Amino acid sequence: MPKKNINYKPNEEQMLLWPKVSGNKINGLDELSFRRPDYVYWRDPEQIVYGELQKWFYKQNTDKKLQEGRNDRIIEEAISIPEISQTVVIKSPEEWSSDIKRKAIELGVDAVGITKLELDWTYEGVNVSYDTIIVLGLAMNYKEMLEAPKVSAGAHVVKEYTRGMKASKKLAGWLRLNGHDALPEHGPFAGDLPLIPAAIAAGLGELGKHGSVINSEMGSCFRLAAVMTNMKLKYDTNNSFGVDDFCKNCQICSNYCPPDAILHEKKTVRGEKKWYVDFDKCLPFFNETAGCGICITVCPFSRPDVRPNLISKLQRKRNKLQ
Ligand code: B12
Ligand code: SF4
Ligand code: SF4
Repeated sequence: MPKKNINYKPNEEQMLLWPKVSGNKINGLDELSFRRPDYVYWRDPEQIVYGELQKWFYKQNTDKKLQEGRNDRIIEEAISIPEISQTVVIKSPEEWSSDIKRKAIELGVDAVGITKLELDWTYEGVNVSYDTIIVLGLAMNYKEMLEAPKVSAGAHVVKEYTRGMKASKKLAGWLRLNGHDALPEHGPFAGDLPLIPAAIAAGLGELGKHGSVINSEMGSCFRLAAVMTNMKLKYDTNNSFGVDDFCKNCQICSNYCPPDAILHEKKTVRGEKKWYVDFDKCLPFFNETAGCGICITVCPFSRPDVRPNLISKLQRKRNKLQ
């Protein structure tokens, strides 16, 4: 387990670049009415308020392993996706859905779910022309993540982003070769939507107090990618297994977070009551440590030695209540 750095003080050079507008304001913290999210980070730096801080991240984190990972990503990014074939392969929604899931697993994905794509999830100003989203979960290596907040964990994250990019591009390409329009959606930059609400609706897990999705088989240490399409597919349903309740009484992530960014109580954010992570507190530490990641690693659901028993315990509790 990483030791909590209780003496953390944000780097002064970084803080001089801090904009006047709080990231929590951009995210809509304490806003009681619904609105779509705005881009806050991982976007063209000239178009976001925190662009200078994002540039500083890249200036600060230049370790050889990170650079190697970024170079591999540039190569993968440049690979084009096939055109949509004129020959359309027709199958029932059930058949297509199970074939898509099989194909995604073949491509190295660890969890797949399909759901309706809600316009409400997309960033303000984005107009998607797709109504369905296939959400992909890619498990990260727990031992590598245990090194967080060391740079080696950041380098592992970079590698896993490329794996997600590759899988989503290959899956979209395969659907296109079968005559169906499909568009990959992947990190590290924010695409058309925050992927978490789609992942939850597609049955990949529940939102944890640390602001990431917790999955019953991968815990919190996994990345998300997706493919958007208009194919008629069978939708999955939400899969709650007791995380929300568990988080109410657990404080491991918030206790380990060096800048104390993880809030203990749910907050109303753009009209939705949910767990929330303080952007202004998290970002400086995140930027200084090639992406931190302590919160998802210390979460008991991420621990392979704890997860199975924890899941069975929650299941037994739910069975009793039913
Ligand atoms: C910008 C961003 C960040 C920013 C700021 C995030 C923020 N909340 O302000 C920074 C750089 C700090 C960051 C840090 C981390 N991130 Co980040 N981040 C993103 C990114 C690119 C966009 C998210 C966004 O726009 N947030 C701003 C607004 C929308 O935030 P928000 O209103 O608080 O909503 C958050 C959640 O509540 C949820 N959400 C949004 N709408 C709704 C609606 C409902 C109903 C619910 C229940 C939840 C929900 O999604 C948001 C996630 O930030 C996504 C990729 C993507 N396209 O989704 C990855 C992503 C969310 N990050 C991820 C991770 C894992 C991390 C880190 C652990 C870093 C790491 N080493 O991996 C830390 C965690 C700390 C944290 N603050 O959450 C993963 C989560 C995977 C998972 N298992 O869920 C994602 C999906 C990247 C990926 N492709 O895998 N991140
Ligand atoms: S990623 Fe942010 S919220 Fe998570 S432990 Fe690090 S500083 Fe805290
Ligand atoms: S560490 Fe505990 S409180 Fe934090 S997300 Fe995991 S289960 Fe929830």
